[in-house]
Amino acid sequence: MLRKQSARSFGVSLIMFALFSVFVAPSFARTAPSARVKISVLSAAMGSNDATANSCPGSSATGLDNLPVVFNWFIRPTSVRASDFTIRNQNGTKTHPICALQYPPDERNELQTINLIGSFGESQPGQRPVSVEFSGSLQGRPVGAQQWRPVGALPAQKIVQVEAAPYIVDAWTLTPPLYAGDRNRCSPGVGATFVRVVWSNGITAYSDSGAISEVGDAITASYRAVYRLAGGGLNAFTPLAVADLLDHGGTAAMDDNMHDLCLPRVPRGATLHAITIGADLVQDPNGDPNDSQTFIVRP
Ligand SMILES: [Ca+2]
Ligand SMILES: [Ca+2]
Ligand SMILES: [Ca+2]
Ligand SMILES: [Ca+2]
Repeated sequence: MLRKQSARSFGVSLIMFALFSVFVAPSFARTAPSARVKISVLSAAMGSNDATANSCPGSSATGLDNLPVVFNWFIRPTSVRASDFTIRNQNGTKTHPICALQYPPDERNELQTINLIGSFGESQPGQRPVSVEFSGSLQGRPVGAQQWRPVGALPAQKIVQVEAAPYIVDAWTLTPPLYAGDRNRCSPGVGATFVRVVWSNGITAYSDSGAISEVGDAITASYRAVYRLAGGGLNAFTPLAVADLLDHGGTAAMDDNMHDLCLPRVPRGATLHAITIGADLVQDPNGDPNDSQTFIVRP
C-alpha cells in the first residue's frame, strides 16, 4: 500500500486490577536498563515500499523504501553513516541505504532506532531484501549509561517483510534523567511510573479506511504494563494515558515507533515483566494492523 507517508513511516488478560501502593518507591529502581551489557538488534522490519514521502536529505531520489532498525542500545548520532548498513537482496545484490536517519524518532531518549531509506528491492518474486549487515563502526551505549563505546561486530539481521504486522520489540522504564525535557511526555500530574514501549515500525491508529491519525483512548484502554511483584505474583496496570504522540507537529503523518505509558505508581520491588495490547489498534506505514501482543520484557 502506498497510501501512507513514509518517514512517519515508518508505522489478555492477566490480573486486571491495579494495586495502588502506599509505598513511594521510585519507579526507576525497578528496571535498570543499563543492565543490558551486550548490544543486540531487536528488529529490522520493512516499513514501506516505493513510498512517495521516502526521501533523503540532499538526494533527489523519491519513492524509496524505508527500513527501521531497532537496537536495544542507544546509537551515537555522530557515528551513523549510511555505509554502515548493507542490505542483501534475494537476488544476490547488496546495497547501502541512501541515508540512515534517527528520524522520525529523534528525541534524546529515542536513539535506539535508525531508519534506513533507499531502494532495497521490489515486491516481486526473487526481489526481496532479506537481511541487513552492519559495518561494526557504530558507537552506542546501553539505555541509561553515560559513555559511548564502539558497538563492534554485529550478526546480520533478518529483514521482516513489508506485509507483516507491526510488533512490540522493546519496553523499559523511563527514569527521571531519561525523561527530563521530553517535549511530548506524560502530562504533569498524570502518572508516577513511565514506560517506553518501542514498536518495530512507525505506528498510528489503525483505520480500515486508510486515514492516518494519532492513537486515542482505545489504545490507552487496551495497553497493560504487567509487573512482577516482590512476592512473585503478576499485576497488570492500565495506563492513565499514553504519551509521545504527534511526534512532529499536529498531524500523525510523521509519527515514530514509540509510545510512553503513563502508569500509576507501582508497588515497591515490582519489576516490569510484560507489555500487552489487543489486536487492530495500531497500524504501520504499510497500513497493516497489529496482532495482539504479549511482549515479555528483556532483562
Ligand atoms: Ca507491514
Ligand atoms: Ca517523547
Ligand atoms: Ca517521539
Ligand atoms: Ca510516538
